[in-house]
Amino acid sequence: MDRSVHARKLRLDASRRIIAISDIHGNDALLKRLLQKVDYQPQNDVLLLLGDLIEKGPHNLQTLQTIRQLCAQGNAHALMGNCDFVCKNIVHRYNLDFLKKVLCTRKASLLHEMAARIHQTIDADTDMEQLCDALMASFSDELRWVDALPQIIHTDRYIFVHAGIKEEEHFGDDFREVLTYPHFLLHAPAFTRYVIVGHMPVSEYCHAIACFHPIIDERKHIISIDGANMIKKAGQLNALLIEDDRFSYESVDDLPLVRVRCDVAPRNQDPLFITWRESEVRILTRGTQRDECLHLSSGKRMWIDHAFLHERDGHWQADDFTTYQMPLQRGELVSLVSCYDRFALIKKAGILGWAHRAHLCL
Ligand SMILES: [Mn+2]
Repeated sequence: MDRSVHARKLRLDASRRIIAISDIHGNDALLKRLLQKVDYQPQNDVLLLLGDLIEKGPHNLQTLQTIRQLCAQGNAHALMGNCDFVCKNIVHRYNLDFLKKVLCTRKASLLHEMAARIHQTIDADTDMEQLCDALMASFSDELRWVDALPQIIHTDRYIFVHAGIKEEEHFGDDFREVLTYPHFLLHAPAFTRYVIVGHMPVSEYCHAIACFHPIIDERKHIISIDGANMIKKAGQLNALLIEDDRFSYESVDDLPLVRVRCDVAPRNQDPLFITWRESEVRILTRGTQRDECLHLSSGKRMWIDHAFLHERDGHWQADDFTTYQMPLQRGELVSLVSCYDRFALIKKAGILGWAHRAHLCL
């Protein structure tokens, strides 16, 4: 398998609006809602889909069909993400033992859907070579289409890539690096052109308050847009809009809306959001529904609902827990993420926070 980075230079008509969307993860309905919300017009806009088109979501085959149709219309371009790599595995019969392991734990996969269409299942007993034969016999167009996707699309002013690049002029020698660059926004240098990426949920870069809207770093010239759609319950699908070199965004999610019953004033507090990277806590006091914990990297103490606590390698973790209490206005609509006891986790304008259940029309 050829590992060189496949980069495509795109000449863009400056009058066109650019719409960039990443990490669709097989959520066809949400993609369509987002395109409608931003009023995507193929004759006036350029649509860029920044990889992780499929996997982990409900309708991977349908999503792939939608995306191929969009690209066939013209003025839409898709990039490969690390999750889309499963198609490369099949086409090139690459790393099939590893692929089998992935598919045994990941039930929401394009390959499971394809196998089901031809009345096959993929499990620990599957002969992977035979599976490749069968999938290529029925879905060679789809699999080869994904396999042929570039990993980078760039213009005079912008570089679009799934996870990140080390250098602006030389994109590297192994495309797997640009698909998996970890925590790009933290570790990357500053660039001349704007680099637009998905891959890492933007909430992973939040500390005090979690927000799922794109992060625009004007100093580094990096825009990180993965709203954690299909990865986190509070996640959303973001579209970055670039018009006359100005940035804005829109987003959609699958969360239900609930109305707020009463005003709740902002509270003078010092909120904390616990990311996956710094998620370790020590349990200080056990409770029936929540434990008092010490968050190691911040030194803060807080009560954490058991639903957020899990053990990893003998250490307690509380990733995605927030202590932020959302200010509310009577009559407004907020998105309901989940309910716990007397409290509800809600999202408003991309921001995650707590509300009293009694303050919501549930
Ligand atoms: Mn990814």
